[in-house]
Amino acid sequence: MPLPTGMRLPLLLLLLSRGRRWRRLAGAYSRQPPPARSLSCGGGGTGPRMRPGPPSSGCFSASWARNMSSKEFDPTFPTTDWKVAKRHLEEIDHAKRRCYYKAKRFVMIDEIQTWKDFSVEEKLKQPVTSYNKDDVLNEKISLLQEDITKLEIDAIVNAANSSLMGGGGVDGSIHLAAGPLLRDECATLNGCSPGDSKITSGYCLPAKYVVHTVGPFVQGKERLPEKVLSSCYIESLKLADVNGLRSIAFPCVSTGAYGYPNGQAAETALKAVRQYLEERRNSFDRIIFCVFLKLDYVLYKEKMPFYFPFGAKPQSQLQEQCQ
Ligand code: AR6
Repeated sequence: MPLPTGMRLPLLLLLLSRGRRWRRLAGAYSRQPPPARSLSCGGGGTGPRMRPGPPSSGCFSASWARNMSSKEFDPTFPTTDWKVAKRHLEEIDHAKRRCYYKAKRFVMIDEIQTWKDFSVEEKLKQPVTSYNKDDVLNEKISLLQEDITKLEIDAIVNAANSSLMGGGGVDGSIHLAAGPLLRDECATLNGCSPGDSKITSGYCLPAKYVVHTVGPFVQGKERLPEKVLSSCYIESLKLADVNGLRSIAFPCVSTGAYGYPNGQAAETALKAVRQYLEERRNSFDRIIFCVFLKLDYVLYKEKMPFYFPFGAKPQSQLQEQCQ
C-alpha cells in the first residue's frame, strides 16, 4: 500500500540517520585495540599520574624513557607476560616504578607518623597494661586511616579469598589498582588456605608486593577462630620478612565480608604483631595498621596503647610488680 505523501519525507530521514549510526557502530567494532601504553612516563596520553612528588623522579629522564621497550613491559596491558613485568619492576626503585602507578595519588612512608609520635601528638592517655613500653617497637608501627592501595611501601596485605582470584572489598580495590597481571600471577599460586599467605608483585600499585592472606569466615555465634586470624598476621609477616621486605601494611583482615567482630579482630591483630616484633626485633622498619573505617580507627586508637604502651607504667602497677 503506497504511503501517504506526508509520511514519505520523515521515513526517508529516519532510514538515512539509522544508516549513519550503523556505519559508525561497524567502524567502532572493526577498529584495532588501542596500542599498548608506552612505558615511558606519561605514555598513552593519560600523563604520569603522580602526586606533586619529588621533583627529580627518574620517570622523566630521557634515558629512562629510551630504555623502555614497548608492549611487553606494560603492566596494564593484558597480553603482557606477568613474569616479564614482575622481573622488570623488581629491578627498578620506587621512583622509577611511579610511571606505572594507576593511583592518582600515593602516600610515601615518610609521611606516615610512627606510633611513638602519634601518641604524643594526640595526647593519648596510657591505660594499665601488662606489656612493657618499648620505643624501638613504637617507632616501627603506625596507625593510619587510608585506602591501602595508595601506600608506597614494600608490601600491602590483601584480605583475599582462598581462590586468590579477586573479589570485593579490599581485595577488589587491590586488583583494580594493580591491573590485570596481578590476577595472572595469582592464578599460578594454587590458591591459599585460611590463615596462610602468598606473595605476588604489586604491578601498578605503589606497593612493590602484595601479600595475600585468607582470613577466617565467621558464622553465627561460633567460637571465634582467633588462631586462624592471628596466623594471617604472623604468616604474612614471616613471608614478607623472608623476602627481605622492610615495610608492610595490614587492612583489618576478616572484618568485612567475613564477619569477624571488629574489636576482637583488632586485639588479635595487635597481639600477633607485638609477638612477632618481640621475637624478631630487627625485622621491619614499619608495620602499618591501615584501617579504612572510622569505626576501626577509633577501636585501634583505643586498643593500641595496651599492646604498644608509650607512657611509663602507672605507679600502682610498679607496686604490684614489686610485691
Ligand atoms: N583499604 C583499606 N582497607 C579496606 C579497603 C581499602 N581500599 N577496602 C576495604 N577495606 P573485606 P574480609 C577494609 O571484606 O572480611 C573479599 O570479597 C574493610 O573496611 O575486604 O577478609 C575477598 O575476596 C574491612 O575493614 O575482607 C573475600 O571473599 C577490611 O578491609 C572476602 O572479601 C576487610 O574487609 C574477605 O573478607
